[in-house]
Amino acid sequence: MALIPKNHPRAKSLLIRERLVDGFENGVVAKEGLLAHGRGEAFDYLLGEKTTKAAKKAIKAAASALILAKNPIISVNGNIAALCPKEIVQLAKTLDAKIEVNLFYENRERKKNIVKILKKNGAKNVLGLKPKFYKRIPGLDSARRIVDKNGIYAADVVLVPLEDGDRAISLKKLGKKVITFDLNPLSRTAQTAHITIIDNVIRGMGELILACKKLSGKNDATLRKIVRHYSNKRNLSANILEIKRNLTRRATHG
Ligand code: PTJ
Repeated sequence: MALIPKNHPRAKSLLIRERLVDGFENGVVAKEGLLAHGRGEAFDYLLGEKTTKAAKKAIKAAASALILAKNPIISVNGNIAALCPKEIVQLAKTLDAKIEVNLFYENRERKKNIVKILKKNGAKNVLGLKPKFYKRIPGLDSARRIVDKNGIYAADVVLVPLEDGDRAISLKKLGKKVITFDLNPLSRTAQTAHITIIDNVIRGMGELILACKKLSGKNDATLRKIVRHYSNKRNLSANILEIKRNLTRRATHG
């Protein structure tokens, strides 16, 4: 790992980058994943590198939907596996959710490496590696169309962090509730998902686990009300306005 001085003003962000670089070198992250992270970083900067009030609202709605789910699943790609392996497993345990590896840049070796890192962090069972269970998502041409028939295919609520865009709409057409993390409120996925958490997964995954723990004692009617009152369109607008406010402040006060 590169030596990042602790007192470097951007140390935190640089250390996160190193996780991606390590993930790439260890065959977990696609090289395109490094570019995707850069795009995320830029939006994080504009959002003030904090979990916004709107993101907290989306996290609450996401936690409610995940608790209400009969068959929730977390879809894992290279980036999220490199950034939050422990949190993925913790969240799955909290919700009794399944985990499935599903990649945009299909690569069996990378899939195996991701399963390995998840198991090292405590996952018991990770789907996505067994061709005999493969099933195709209709209307989707990318490699992500191949899913496990007992996993994403059967799920009612799917968490797809750092999604690439085309799959969210296909999953919605299959009648699933789609929840995503995406720092870019303008992305296709952010605009398509039922619930978009505009936050860095580095901060947001921990917040989501906490929210799931906190809300798990609530009755279904209360949770349904939280989901019903949530509007993704309003939430995305609030995040875009937050960016506008940050830019205006910087433009006026430097
Ligand atoms: O491992 P694979 O093969 O499945 O590939 C994964 C990537 C991420 C490369 C692939 O899904 C891809 O190309 O994604 P996109 O289209 O670049 O979209 C990723 C989205 O995640 C972008 O809108 C980024 O802004 C956002 N993003 C990047 N890093 C973070 C993030 N959102 C939240 N937290 C981050 N740390």
